[in-house]
Amino acid sequence: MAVQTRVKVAKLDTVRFRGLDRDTLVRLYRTMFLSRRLDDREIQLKRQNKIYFQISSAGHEAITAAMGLLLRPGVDWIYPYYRDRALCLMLGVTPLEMLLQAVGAKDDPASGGRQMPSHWGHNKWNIVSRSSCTGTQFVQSVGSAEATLYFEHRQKALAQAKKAPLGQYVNHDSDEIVYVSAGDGATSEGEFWESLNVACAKKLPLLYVIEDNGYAISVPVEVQTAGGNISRLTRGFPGLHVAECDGTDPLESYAVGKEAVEYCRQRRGPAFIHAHVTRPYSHSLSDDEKLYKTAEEREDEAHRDPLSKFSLFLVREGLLDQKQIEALEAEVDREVREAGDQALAAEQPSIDSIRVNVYSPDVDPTSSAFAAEPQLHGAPKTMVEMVAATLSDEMSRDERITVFGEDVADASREENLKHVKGKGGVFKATSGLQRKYGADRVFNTPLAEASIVGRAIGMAVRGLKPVAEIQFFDYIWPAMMQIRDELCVTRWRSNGNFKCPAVLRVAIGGYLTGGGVYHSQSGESIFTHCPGLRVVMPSTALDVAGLLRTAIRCDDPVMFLEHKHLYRQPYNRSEYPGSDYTVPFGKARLVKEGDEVSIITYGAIVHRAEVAAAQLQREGISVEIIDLRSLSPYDWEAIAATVRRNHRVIVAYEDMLSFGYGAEIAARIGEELFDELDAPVKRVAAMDTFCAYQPKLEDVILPQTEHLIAAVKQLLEY
Ligand SMILES: Cc1ncc(C[n+]2csc(CCOP(=O)(O)OP(=O)(O)O)c2C)c(N)n1
Ligand SMILES: [Mg+2]
Repeated sequence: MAVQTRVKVAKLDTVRFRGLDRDTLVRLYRTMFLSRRLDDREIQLKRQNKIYFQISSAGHEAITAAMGLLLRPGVDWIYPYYRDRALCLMLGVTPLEMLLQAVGAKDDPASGGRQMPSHWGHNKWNIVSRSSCTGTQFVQSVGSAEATLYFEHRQKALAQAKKAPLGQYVNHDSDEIVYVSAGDGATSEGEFWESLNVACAKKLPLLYVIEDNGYAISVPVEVQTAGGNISRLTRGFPGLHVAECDGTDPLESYAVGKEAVEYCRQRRGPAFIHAHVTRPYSHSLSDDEKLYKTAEEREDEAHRDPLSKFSLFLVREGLLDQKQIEALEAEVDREVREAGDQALAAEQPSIDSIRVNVYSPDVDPTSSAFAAEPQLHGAPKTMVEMVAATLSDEMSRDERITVFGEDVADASREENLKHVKGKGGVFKATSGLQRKYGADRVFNTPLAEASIVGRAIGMAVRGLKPVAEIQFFDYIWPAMMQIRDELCVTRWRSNGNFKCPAVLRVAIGGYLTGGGVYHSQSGESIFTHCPGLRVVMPSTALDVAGLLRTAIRCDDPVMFLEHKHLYRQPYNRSEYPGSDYTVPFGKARLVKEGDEVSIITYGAIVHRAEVAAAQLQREGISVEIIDLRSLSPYDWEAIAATVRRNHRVIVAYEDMLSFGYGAEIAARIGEELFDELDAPVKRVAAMDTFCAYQPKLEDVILPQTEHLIAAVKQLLEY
């Protein structure tokens, strides 16, 4: 700081200045002013069409700069939102780095030019990459705070996390805390309430800061929040330290923040700060608040502007005189100007770099490193037993693994374990794991799917290896935004600075009698549409062992689809293939060779195809069967080879006929291998309705053996 004081202050009034010394008070003002000036510069750039969006932190500078004094850079974990510019400056993000994001530069440390301005992220300062989704950060910050507590007594997990890719950014400190912020509007998201529930139940060291500017774009707070005051609603949460403050006053914010931060550091539980702030620059440059705020309202807000109030305060208290304020502001202006010029001259990312960091550059689960020979031993296991056995084996090797979801624990009330057998999942896929590895590693969650996935993301970002269960595919939808916009995208949007290699085990399909819409749906194609996510679906117990181990050991998020109908079939059982058995992703299994018609399939249809092929064999017709095993990526080479061999192909799948998974495979064969075909590619799939409602209806709706036989014969007529 170049500004020198000429005003002599012998001893500051510790009560009035909240124990802060003069330099710190000046630093507070400088940061607040710098934040505002960066917004102003971006606005200018937007008006000149040099950047394409602007959303400001104006009016929020006081509370966020004050929090920046209380949080420790690179120690505490930060889940900020777009109006936290002053906090990020305090933590160490530079004006240049911020403007590099604004112009979408290659060297933007938050996203490599991939995200909108003010989408903070910086791995050096533990500022976790943010998306644009309002509210998704809440449940992720819960997972991060869970990681904080986990690392406290799981040193081996910490050491293992440090050794993994991006392990240089894994860190843990004994009194670190996690910070999460959002606007008043974002508290209406279900994930906000889901997160508070868990944070309080588990007494997590999680600090919430809600920056209430009275509006969510144009929607006023009384429409957003029952009674118009969010902190009043949260006061009923047990163990939650709740405080409300004038967030335009940095000293009041600091005092309130200090108590809250200490509460979390002392591990007394989560804390909640409700800070009232202003929003003088409309929601963003795409919004004009004059359309919904009266002149009086805006005038009133202007009087509460944190910058003018605080500079006046500093002068009135004799900490800076007017000249010094002007000098400080001139210096900031110079800094912003220089940073702006540098950012404008910065290199843009190349078009083809868009493909970088979709998946891990460090671990390739499709590589031959994951091809292993099974060392079969022991009694044959069903698929569901194989899930439990593989999880157990991996958990003993890797302390980073946590297993959680609805009903996955043996018994949450640990004292009951002496008297009961234990639940271990509604399908028993996690049976015995809590007993063996402890309740901190295997635990039940509240019935809240978005938070199950969000917590997994938060843990994975911190270096843990969560293996979360979604009890039924049919109930995955509350988690859709966490999966589509967060889990799959974190690595890409942060340009490889953050990752979340969590495994989601999902029980899918299954023809449960009466199950229909809510207990037996397919729908895998919806997730194969998500770049960044690996999707696998084994059809045998041996593949369960190999693919689940690969899922756990790989560095990308994986959706592991477990077909319920296959869980306990005798025909797909296998002996245990050993502790290092892996199957590479994207490698199909040749189930049966044949030289007339090929059936390309996966999941529960594999067995039906085998039955059909055996019957056709008796009639002298030879069918080849390919089990894809892995849906994204999939084995195009194996598909092309079988098409070239037999020239007549069926793609059989349980997903919807139209827009279903196999429709894409059929389309690609038609497009790329047209000359190889002696007949149209035949899709045999579920009808475009809800499958497996009743056993009888299931025969009509799902691809059955007789449908496959008919399709083979039809193709042979060409
Ligand atoms: C899930 C989701 N829904 C809608 C939006 C569009 N949107 C962006 S900001 C915003 C309002 C947020 O208001 P608030 O939480 O009060 O924060 P503020 O901008 O006022 O600081 C909306 C609706 C979004 N980004 N994400
Ligand atoms: Mg708001």
